Amino acid sequence: FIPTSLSSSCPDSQSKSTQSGGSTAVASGLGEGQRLLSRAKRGWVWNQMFVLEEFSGPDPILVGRLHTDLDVRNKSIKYVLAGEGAGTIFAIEPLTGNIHAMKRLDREEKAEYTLTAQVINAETDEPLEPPSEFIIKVQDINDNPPQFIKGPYRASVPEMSAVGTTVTQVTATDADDPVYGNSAKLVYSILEGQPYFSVDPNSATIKIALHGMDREMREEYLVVIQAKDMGGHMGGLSGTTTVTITLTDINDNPPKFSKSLYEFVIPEDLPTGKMGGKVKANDRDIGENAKSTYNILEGDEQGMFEITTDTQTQEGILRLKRPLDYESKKAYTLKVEATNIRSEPISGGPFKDTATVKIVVEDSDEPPVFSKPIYFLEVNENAPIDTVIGAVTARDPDATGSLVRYVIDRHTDLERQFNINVNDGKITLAKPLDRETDMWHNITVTATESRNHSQISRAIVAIRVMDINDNAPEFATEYEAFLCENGKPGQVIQTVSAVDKDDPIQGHYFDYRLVPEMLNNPNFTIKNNQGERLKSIEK
Ligand SMILES: *[C@@H]1O[C@H](CO)[C@@H](O)[C@H](O)[C@H]1NC(C)=O
Ligand SMILES: CC(=O)N[C@H]1CO[C@H](CO)[C@@H](O)[C@@H]1O
Repeated sequence: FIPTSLSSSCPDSQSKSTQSGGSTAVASGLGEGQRLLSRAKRGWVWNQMFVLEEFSGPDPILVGRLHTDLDVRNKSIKYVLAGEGAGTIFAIEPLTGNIHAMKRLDREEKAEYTLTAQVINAETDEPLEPPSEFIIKVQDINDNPPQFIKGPYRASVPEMSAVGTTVTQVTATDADDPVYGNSAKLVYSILEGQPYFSVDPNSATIKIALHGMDREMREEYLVVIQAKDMGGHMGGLSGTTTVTITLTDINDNPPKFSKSLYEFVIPEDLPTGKMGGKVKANDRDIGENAKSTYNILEGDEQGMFEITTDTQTQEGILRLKRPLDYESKKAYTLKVEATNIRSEPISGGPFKDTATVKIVVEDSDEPPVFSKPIYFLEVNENAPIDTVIGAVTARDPDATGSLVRYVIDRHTDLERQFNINVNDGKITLAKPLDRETDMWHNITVTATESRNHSQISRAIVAIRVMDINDNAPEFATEYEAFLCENGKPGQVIQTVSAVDKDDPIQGHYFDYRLVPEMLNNPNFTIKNNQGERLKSIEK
């Protein structure tokens, strides 16, 4: 038998038609230009047949013909077919051996069918030969377009990348036969995305095609890549995919102050550490590349201010390091600088900017200020009432200079021993003082602005009571002395000593004498003990 392919373009063009000994294969001549790969297998010549995929005519397509050259003489014979698709896809005409494809075939679904054919006696159904195997190959036509299975794609590349920098690579696949013809030979081209990007026609590598692509101008590009089979030629099938390309940031922009001059009014009583104002240097980069640090370059010789970066907003926060005083300095002019946090910018620097910050100190209503936090005054005990002990002074530091009124905090002077002149702060005695009762009178004096009664300050006045000799000496105890009857003259009978509540600076010196009524008694004498506090009575 000679199965004969009807395909006009047999791919096995290099195969040779052989006629082996013993077999008498003969091409049926149905096809043109076809070659037969045949080998002897008993009486059969086996071969491949070819059938074009996707063929859809009104009648079944003739795939090929089986022919036997068995000496059948007048015997009537029949061809029978078995194997893959026999009877369903492929049918054989029993008498002629013509094989038809009954269905439309898809190479991408099944590329070849293995069948067996046999010649049998038409009357007896007896096989005249053992069955022989042959293959029907489904021949590719370009019925599958290229497909980007993994698309759509996303890719990123740093901004300002050099022309030729690889961005990404895409891949299309084609289900058609990769070895036969050009049905699966793909060529890539870029449909959208020029002049920014290019694609390599063979490798589908997408590259930067334009110099100086700037993220700050445009961040995202939609690139459309086409793959076309048939080597890209006319009539090929094509498929497309999109590649969304994002430019990533590099630090190519300096910080820039939104204003060259900032003006802040800061009340002088703003607590230290509190914000006095904000500045902002904008950086068109993003993330780390947009971070700025702020410095005060000039105008803050006393170190009154500091400026720090708000990590959320990238603003420069101006804070007080030391308290302001309107009365001593009413304005500051600072030069501040914003520096990009990266030290190595891509293109030339300097990656910094400066601005002027004018600060106007605003007068605040401040409480009066005493000339001293604590006053030490002295007064003699027993001094007469209304004696002036001393004075305190406080003044309103504000420019407006309110009058100040003085009052003694009566909680600290429960016995109302002192008075203060409400206008001039003069402290006078209200009741006589006794040093021996209280040596110190520590009172609190308040100063209140007459214009604003909530502005109050306090000072301590420590009044020390000075001693005067207003107490007589006293004997510490009653003395009872004993003396033997044979006591000798000059013998010390008893030593007496006196005490005194007063406290003279030089200490006490007591003079001891016998009372006058004893002066006529010759039997006892008393003697001062040389400045010491020892006194004696002797016989
Ligand atoms: C009053 O103040 C003086 C001086 O600070 C101090 O020595 C004294 O102990 C104080 N007296 C009282 C009763 O607080
Ligand atoms: C005034 C007085 O009491 N004098 C007496 C001193 O001692 C002599 C001797 O013991 C007495 O005789 C005195 O009377």
